[in-house]
Amino acid sequence: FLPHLVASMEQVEETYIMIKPDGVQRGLVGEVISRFEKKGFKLTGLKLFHCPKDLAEEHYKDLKSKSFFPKLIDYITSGPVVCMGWEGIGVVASARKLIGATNPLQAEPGTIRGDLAVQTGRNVVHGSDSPENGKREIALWFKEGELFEWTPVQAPWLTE
Ligand code: IDP
Ligand code: MG
Repeated sequence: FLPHLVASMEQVEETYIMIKPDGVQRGLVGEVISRFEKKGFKLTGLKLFHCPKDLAEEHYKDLKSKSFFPKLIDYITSGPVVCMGWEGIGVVASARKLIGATNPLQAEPGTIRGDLAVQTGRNVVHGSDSPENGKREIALWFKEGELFEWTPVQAPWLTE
């Protein structure tokens, strides 16, 4: 029994979740937000935003060498996206589970991509892949004054 490991699994983290242009165009904004709200995570930032090319390239810089990179940048900058910060215990990994596999045809039913999408190039939503990237991406997409600290009334009914 390693209590420090248990404690680390219970770390409050932040993650950057983005509804991509296809999700906005297809009217899935409420559906996606609802899944994170109902799970019990806390919204810390929310905006509709048309992403410029340089920001998209910075966000996806680790994929720069991939053949699909130019198409990915065109996709992400093709229309408004919904930028969100979500906070909670283990939110980074949990959000990735709620979102599902990168290829929607391989994503489990019950996940956002598994329920709502068919192709990797139109997979509706982004979620940070580590707590470090969660912090990095929130700092990248939000300006000062766009993030909020608040205590949900349901807090004592979600965590002990
Ligand atoms: P993730 O979004 O599940 O973390 P990543 O591998 O980080 O997946 O890729 C980022 C995004 O790039 C994907 O969500 C998808 O939109 C796009 N992408 C990844 N692989 C492909 C591909 O093979 N073809 C087209 N687009 C891709
Ligand atoms: Mg990724």
